[in-house]
Amino acid sequence: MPTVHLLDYVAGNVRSLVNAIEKLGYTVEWIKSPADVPKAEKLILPGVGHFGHCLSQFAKADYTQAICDHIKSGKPFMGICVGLQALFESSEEDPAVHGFKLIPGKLKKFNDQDKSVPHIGWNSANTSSKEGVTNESLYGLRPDSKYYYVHSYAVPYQEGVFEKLGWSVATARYGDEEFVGAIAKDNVLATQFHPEKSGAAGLRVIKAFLTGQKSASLPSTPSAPDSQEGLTRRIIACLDVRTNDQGDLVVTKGDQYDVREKDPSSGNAVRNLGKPVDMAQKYYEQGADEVTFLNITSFRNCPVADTPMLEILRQTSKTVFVPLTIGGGIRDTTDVDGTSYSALDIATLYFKSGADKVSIGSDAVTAAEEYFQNGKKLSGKTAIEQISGAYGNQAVVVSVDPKRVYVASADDTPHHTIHTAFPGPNGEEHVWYQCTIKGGREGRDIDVRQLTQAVEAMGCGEILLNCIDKDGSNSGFDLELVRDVKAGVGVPVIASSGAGVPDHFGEVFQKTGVDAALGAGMFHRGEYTVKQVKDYMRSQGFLVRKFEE
Ligand code: 1PR
Repeated sequence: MPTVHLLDYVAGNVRSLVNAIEKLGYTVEWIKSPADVPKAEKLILPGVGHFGHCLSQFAKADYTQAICDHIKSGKPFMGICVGLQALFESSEEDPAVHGFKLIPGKLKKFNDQDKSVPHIGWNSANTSSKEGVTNESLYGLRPDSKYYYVHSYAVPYQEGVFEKLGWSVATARYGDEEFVGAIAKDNVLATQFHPEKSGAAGLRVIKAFLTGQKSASLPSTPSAPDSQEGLTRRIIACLDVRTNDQGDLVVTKGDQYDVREKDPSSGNAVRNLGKPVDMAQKYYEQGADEVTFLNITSFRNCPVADTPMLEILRQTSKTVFVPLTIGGGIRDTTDVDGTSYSALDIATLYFKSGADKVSIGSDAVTAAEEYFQNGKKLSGKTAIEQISGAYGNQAVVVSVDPKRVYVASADDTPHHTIHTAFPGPNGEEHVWYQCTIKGGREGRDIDVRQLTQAVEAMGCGEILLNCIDKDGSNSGFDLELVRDVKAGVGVPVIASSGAGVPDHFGEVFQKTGVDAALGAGMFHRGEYTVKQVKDYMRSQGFLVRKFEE
């Protein structure tokens, strides 16, 4: 089998890239030291996380010169995400650290005044308006395809500047900022997006690189709605996973977090809706933009011993080429044999098994409580700080499990309240959202506004906003909650809990400006497919990613 060399210098989900390459019929060999670099014919430099951290690692391990020599020798080179950023001069993210300086230009942080940062989701890599590549597909890139991006810094695009130096550029647009999505010249291809996480569209790009097919005619004229630039609305399928009474790991789904059958004749068994890996595959094929696994009883058992969850990720990442998030039990832990593991160790296990993001629930609440007790001082020791420090903010999601608490007047509680259009049982017109831990079993004296602001300060890159009152209700998302959280934070927010029909997705995007929306029960029970939700969204004028075979 033909071989491709990968440089594994930092942690992160390189497993998915290996899986993608192997699916295309290539074998991966690892570069373990600079002396291995000259042996490589085709070299891929993947990268996630922090520009300064990655580039310092290269320099410290003496990789910089070896990689530049490979590129200058004319042998094929592909950089992904930070692997693209490394080719430029420097980044605002860490101005003291230099890039390889092969392309002039500096990475700038996205303006977060008018949009969520990081930029997370599916966006274009469009060559159609650029000089020299009008009717050609550059390395398989198509104007009507979408690719998965996750980053806060980007190279601003200025028409003609890179082209004058012989580079071909594909761009994406986030808000009013146009930036470099992919760039290529001679033997070099670099993508800001993750092709290994971009479904069939991304695999096509990796294949074109591996086979040296730098350009080809576009197969058809793209349709106008699909080639519209900009970030699409993300639809996420969520799988709550736990062991049932027979000891099998199953996908389950609760009503207000109660996952047991109500019918006594069933022995109040844990609802079994299917097998996690099979269901993830099904949702991928229906066009889900991401898949999230939540290990919902992780607080009872030890995640380090919980190898089945790791195995689920390993299996899923072989066939599901969209981002995978794993939640449950991401915290400092002592294993059954007495060995201590930090939350970072546990997250590392998950990233190495194919996860792109970890989702932290209970531990984030405890960390936020301590943050306020310490006068809003960061300790540097929380799971969120440790994991985002090593893997970047975009790799850390905080999953919030709030419950409505009604009060007659906003003065009745020190917590942040909303004047609600849905009064409480005694006509109370105000509500605050109480954070809970242990899957909703324990309420804490901290509200969602406090929690989300604390975890954002710690470096969380995204909020997964559940709502216990709405969970499994099929009655639509809690729009008041989503709108309020969205107004309080700068990072992307995923609305969760309550989706029952496709229109609920349209409604939450329309009325709250949320970044992504998640469904579980309606998909698991077979009432609607992800594709039906996306078709509906498209019919209502929303920009969504079309599924490509
Ligand atoms: O606290 O870090 O160990 O993480 C535990 C994780 O498990 C948390 O993310 C928590 O939300 C989740 N969890 C714990 N117990 C339950 C339960 O259901 N008994 N599931 C649970 C939370 C909520 C959503 C659900 C949406 C959409 N599940 O993920 O998928 O509400 O449902 P719907 O569309 O059917 O309404 P830690």
